[in-house]
Amino acid sequence: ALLFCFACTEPKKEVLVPDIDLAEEALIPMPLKVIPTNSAFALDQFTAIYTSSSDSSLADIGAFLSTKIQSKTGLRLPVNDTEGSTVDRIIFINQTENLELKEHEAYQLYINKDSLILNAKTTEGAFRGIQTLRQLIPEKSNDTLNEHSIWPIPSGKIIDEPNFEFRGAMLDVARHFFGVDEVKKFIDILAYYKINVLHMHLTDDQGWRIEIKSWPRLTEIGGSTEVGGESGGFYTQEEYKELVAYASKHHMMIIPEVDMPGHTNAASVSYPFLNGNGKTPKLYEGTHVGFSTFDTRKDTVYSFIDDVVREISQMSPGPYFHIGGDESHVTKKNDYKYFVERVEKIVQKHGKRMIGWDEVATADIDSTSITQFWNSEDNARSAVKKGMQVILSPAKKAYLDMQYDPLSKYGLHWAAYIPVDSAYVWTPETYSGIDNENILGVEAPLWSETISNSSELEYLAFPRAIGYSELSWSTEENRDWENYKVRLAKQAPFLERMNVNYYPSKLIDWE
Ligand code: TNX
Repeated sequence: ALLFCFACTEPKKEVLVPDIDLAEEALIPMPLKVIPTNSAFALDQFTAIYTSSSDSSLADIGAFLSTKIQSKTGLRLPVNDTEGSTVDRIIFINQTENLELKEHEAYQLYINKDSLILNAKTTEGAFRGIQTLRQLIPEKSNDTLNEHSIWPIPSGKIIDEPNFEFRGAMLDVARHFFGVDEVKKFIDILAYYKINVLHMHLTDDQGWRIEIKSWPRLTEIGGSTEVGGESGGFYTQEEYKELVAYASKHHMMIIPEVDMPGHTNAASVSYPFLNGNGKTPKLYEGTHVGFSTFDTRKDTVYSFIDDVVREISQMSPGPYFHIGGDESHVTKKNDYKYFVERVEKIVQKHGKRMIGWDEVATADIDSTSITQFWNSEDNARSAVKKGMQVILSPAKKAYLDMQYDPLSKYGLHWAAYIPVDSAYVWTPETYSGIDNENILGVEAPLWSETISNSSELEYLAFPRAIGYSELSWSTEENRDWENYKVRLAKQAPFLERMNVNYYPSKLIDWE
C-alpha cells in the first residue's frame, strides 16, 4: 500500500488508455508469471518516479529508469521530486523483504491505471524489474486518444525471479583487444536481458590486457600484439576499475580471468623466467592453442602469480577469480595438478573462490572452487564428485564464437555450427547429466580469434546471447522455441535503436 499521497491537491486529469494485453508482450527472458488485466498505465509527461527509500542504491535505479525512459520516449520523468506540481501517475520502486519468492533478485510488477508499483527484495531485484519495465514501454507513443502523447503499458501483474543465479557472458579481450567503450556497450545490451556476469578473458598467448603495477612489462611487451598483427592494447588499472564500476551500476559482476599455466606466451615473452617449455618465447599473433606453459616448479613463478592475483583481486568486488587452466597440452599431468592446487591456495589467500575451465577438476581441489564445463563431461562429473558447483558453457551449444552456418562471416566451427534455434533448444537442467543443485548457471563465451571490433562482436553475440539469457533466467516450463522466436523478432527495434549489428538470421521473421 502507498502510505503517501503525491499531488493530492491537484485534481487528476482524466486520461484515456487502450485495452491491451500484457500476455502479448515480447518479454525476454520470459518471466515466471504474467497475469494480464487488459487495461493500461499511461506513461506520459505527468508521470513521476519515486523510490521507497532515498537510500542511494534504490534512488540510482530510479534515475537509471528515468534516463532510459528519456532515451526511448523523450519524456523527462522526475525522480523523488517532492515539489513537482502536476503528477497524475506514479512509478513507485519499493524494496521489501516480504515477497513470497525466494531468490534475492525476485521482483513483482503491479501495473494499474494510475500507478505502477515495482516491489523487489533487493536493489538487484529492482534493477531486474526495471529491465522488464523498459521492455514494456512501446517504441511509439499513442497520440490519438488524448491531447498529449502517452506510451501505454499493458496492465496486470508480473511475478518473477531467476531460475539460475549465475547468468553470464564471456569476452576474450586477449586475442583481439576491445576498448573500454566497446565493453560498456556490450554491458548495456546484456543488462537489458538480465545477464548478471561478465567474465573477462584478460590474458592469453597473443596478449596481456591488464596493467599489473609490480610487473610492468606484462602490458608494455605482452600487451603490444594481437591476432593478425594489429596493435594490441590493455586496460590501465584506472580503466579496469571504471569497467568494474560501470558493470556494478548495471548490477553485473565482472569475473577476471588470468589463463594459466597454458595460454601464457604473452606473459613469458614479457618475463622469460616464467616460461616452462624450454624455448625462448617470441610474441605470437597466430591462433594455435596449447603450445605454452609456465614453469610449474619454480617458486618465483608463484610469487609472480601472487602479485597478479592480489592486484586484480583488489580491484574486484566479486567473490571469484578465474585461473583458466584449459588446454595446457605441454604441461606434464603431474605438474599441471601441482600447479592448479598451489594457485587455488593463492586465490583463496586473496579472499576469492577459484573458477577454472573443466580440466582443473583433474586436480585435487576444494569443493568451494568452481568448474566451468566447456568440453569434457568426465571432468564435469569429477567436479560434481568433489562437491563442486559447475558453470555450463558447452561449446556445442553455448559458444558465441561458433559460426551460425558455413556461410556466416565470422567465427569458427570446431565444436559445431550453432544457428539461432540450436543455441536456444537445449536444456541446461539436464544437458550434461549434472544434478540441478550442482549447476551454478549458464555462461556463453565469446572468443575473439575472428573478431576485432564492436560490430563483429555483435554479429556473433546477437541474437544468440539473448537466448542464453532466457535459458538461464526462465524456468524450463516457460521456454519454448516457437514462442521465443516471435518474441525475439520483436527485439529488432531495440537492437536497431542501440545500433547493434545483430546477425539477421533467416530463421526469425524480424519486425
Ligand atoms: C578453445 S574453450 C579454447 C580457447 C579458444 C576457443 C575457440 C577453451 C577453454 N579454450 O582458447 O579461443 O576454443 O573456440
